[in-house]
Amino acid sequence: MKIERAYTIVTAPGRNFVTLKIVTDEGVYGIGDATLNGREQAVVAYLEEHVIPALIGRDPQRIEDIWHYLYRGAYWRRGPVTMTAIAAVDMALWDIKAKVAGMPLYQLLGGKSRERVMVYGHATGKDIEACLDEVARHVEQGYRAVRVQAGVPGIASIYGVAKRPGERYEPADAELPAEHVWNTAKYLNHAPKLFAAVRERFGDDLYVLHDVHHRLTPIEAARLGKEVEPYNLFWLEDCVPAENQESFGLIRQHTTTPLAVGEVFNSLFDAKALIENQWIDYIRATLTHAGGITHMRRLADLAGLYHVRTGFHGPTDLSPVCLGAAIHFDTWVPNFGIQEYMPHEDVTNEVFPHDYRFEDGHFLVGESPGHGVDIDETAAARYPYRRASLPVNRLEDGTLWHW
Ligand code: CS2
Ligand code: MG
Repeated sequence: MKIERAYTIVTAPGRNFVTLKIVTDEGVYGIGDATLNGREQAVVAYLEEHVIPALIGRDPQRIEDIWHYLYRGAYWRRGPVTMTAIAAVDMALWDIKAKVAGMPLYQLLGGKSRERVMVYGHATGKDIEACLDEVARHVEQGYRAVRVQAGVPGIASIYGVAKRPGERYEPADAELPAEHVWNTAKYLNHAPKLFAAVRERFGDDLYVLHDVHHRLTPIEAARLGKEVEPYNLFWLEDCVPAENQESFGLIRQHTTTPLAVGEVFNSLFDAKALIENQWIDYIRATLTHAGGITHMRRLADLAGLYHVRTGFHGPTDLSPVCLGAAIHFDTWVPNFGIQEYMPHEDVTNEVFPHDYRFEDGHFLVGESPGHGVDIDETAAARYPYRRASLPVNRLEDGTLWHW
């Protein structure tokens, strides 16, 4: 079997997505998600100019060799653009291998470790009351775990909070980055009140998560972690930027609040010290941004040695292809923690038909051969790409901060 052609499909059903399709001489094809939010066309150029020409004629069954060919062979290792491109190839090749085997992907990985995959949903509100209503809506739908984000008095626009209930908070249409203003003191004084209110209304059993989106310094994160210990969070996410992995050592000394990090990681090496020192509890790197299934299973295995569990990033800016492959991975991986779930819009699901199902706060993996997600190219062509940027964040004096 040989790779006969490969091409990228850029489409914006609700927001931009990049998909790589690899077609073999036997007619079997596989698809991979190559979406890097806000930098989509960089990955397209990388794939089309540097990767696809080198794939033609290769044996698609040699996933491991092709992975190393693209990783070592480029000489320039790692980085989000490279690792997203490699991930897309890897995901498409696993899709092909599983289709050829006539098996759902999770079977090739080692079979089911669980019957269903627990997810967390997003509850956001302009204030605590509005956020609690959203938590209630999730609980009614059967969610066991909910991430809570509420507006903070004195901060006009805050990460993760939609302007109106039910609306998405992720910008998908700003051609250039919007500018937000951030105040750490106001946030830190307010955040514990949100968790107190959630516990008061929903009791102890609900799994409660929160995302800080990299906005604190280590000592500020330590203060927050310590103050919210009575509310038993499932995790505190991205409390500081993680380029300096040692920062987490400092936070860890001060608090027992479980820590999650990694949605912007693109390789095992971004997490090596975090894992080996047991400074974190959950690793959030995703298949699409961290080298695909081949690399993520290595990362998950390393994490497992140190009691670190997976908590894959699952925002709407990753396509259903990534989510579908992730559900197979989650169904297999022994040290599974939780899967993030932000429901895609109907138009997105129309372009990406899939066989995974959401039921009662969990995903159920599909049984069709491959990763179970396809792309309808005719539908995709109806939604052309439009440049879209993530916002930036500034302190009140104008200093550029972490968004
Ligand atoms: C977020 C993301 O899902 C999350 O936890 O932090 O929504 C993130 O902001 C986006 O994926 C950025 O592309
Ligand atoms: Mg996050």
